[in-house]
Amino acid sequence: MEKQSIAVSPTSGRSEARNSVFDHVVRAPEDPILGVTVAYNKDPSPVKLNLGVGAYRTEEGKPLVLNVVRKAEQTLVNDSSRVKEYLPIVGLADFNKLSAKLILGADSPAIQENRVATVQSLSGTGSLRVGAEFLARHYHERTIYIPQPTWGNHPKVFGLGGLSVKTYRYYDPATRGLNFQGLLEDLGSAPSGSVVLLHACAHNPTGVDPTPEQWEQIRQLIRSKALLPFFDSAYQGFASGSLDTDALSVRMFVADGGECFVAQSYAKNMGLYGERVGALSIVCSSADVASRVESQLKLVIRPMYSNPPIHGASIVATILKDRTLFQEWTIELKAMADRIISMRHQLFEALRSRGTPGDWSHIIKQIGMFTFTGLNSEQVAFMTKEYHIYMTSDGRISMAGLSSKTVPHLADAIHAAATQVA
Ligand code: KET
Repeated sequence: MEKQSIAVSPTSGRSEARNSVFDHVVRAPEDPILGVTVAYNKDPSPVKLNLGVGAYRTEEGKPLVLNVVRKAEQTLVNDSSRVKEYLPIVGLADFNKLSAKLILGADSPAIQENRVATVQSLSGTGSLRVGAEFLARHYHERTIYIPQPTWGNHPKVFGLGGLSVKTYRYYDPATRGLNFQGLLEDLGSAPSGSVVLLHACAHNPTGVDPTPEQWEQIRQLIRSKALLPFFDSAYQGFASGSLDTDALSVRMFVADGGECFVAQSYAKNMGLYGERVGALSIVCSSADVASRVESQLKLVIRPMYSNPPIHGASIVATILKDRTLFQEWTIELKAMADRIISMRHQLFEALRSRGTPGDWSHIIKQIGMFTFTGLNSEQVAFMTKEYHIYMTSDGRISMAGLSSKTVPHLADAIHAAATQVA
């Protein structure tokens, strides 16, 4: 047997690290969103509060598995005919059909005309990534415009997927609203054919969405310049509590007969975060194009992860195809959305009663999972250090992580940050 090559220093007697072929590897920073949870987990304080990642919590501060999800899982487990074979590269056929129907609407002409190519992917992120790589291989224009600001992973997903990433103006910090003029100007001067990423609803991190009239203007501009819309739909049902209302933007673009991409996630609206279940739909101009597009999507997916996992998609399909379960889901979804809205009102009132300086009405005006507070990174660091409140450094808080019990603590922290830290 060969001698172990751990060198023992003759002077100290301690073993020295041997040379590694990875000696040059520098430590990477934690992810700006998921790293917040890593820091939170290390904090021993009993009052600590994680408002970083967008993950729903109950009034008791616990993760929630929806009742319909438990029921669907029970059905699946009891069905002994179910096996663990590989799914096709594109995933579960039922799941794909039902997902397209969910986002585009049951009566969508695009579905009736068979011109939607849908593949099951690894949640929202995986759907975006597969879409990016397909575009990089098969689309004539490699630039994607993403809103400023946007979900922090977008530039990385699209950049590594092979696209070149540019931004368009979206948010105006002065009004804490949409910079609609800036948006129109930037998209108006984008090269014809460019891809445009749009948050279908509940824009992350700002909680600011265009009105239906503004969406219509955006649609006209995008179509007139032959830009290619790519929707990220991670919060359908979470913004308004209605699945149909939250899909309006996407449906406007499909109704005009033009082509578009949609990445769907079931992480938030079905609470299936760790199951990694989502879909990419590409709405094409004809059934023939859609089937060729699907054949090429398979060539993107096969070497990336071969085929998607079966369990999460089976849960979703079981719920979507059963009228009773679907109905129950919409009720549970509405309850989650309503609890978040109630947290907005409670936090707003708590700041008002403390006389916290500033206008905090954006807390109740913004929609979806997050409030973009306007707190700066020093104020955020202060709140983490002094109050054990964890949030992303851009001042975003996940309203879904709050409860009636923790609102006063957060309000105290914001009040202190607003009065003590510039
Ligand atoms: N798009 C948006 C806009 C988004 O906020 C997320 C997740 C995703 C896609 C991807 O979700 P997936 O779990 O892949 O379906 N956002 C939250 C979690 C995260 O950062 O991963 C967040 O912003 O906290």
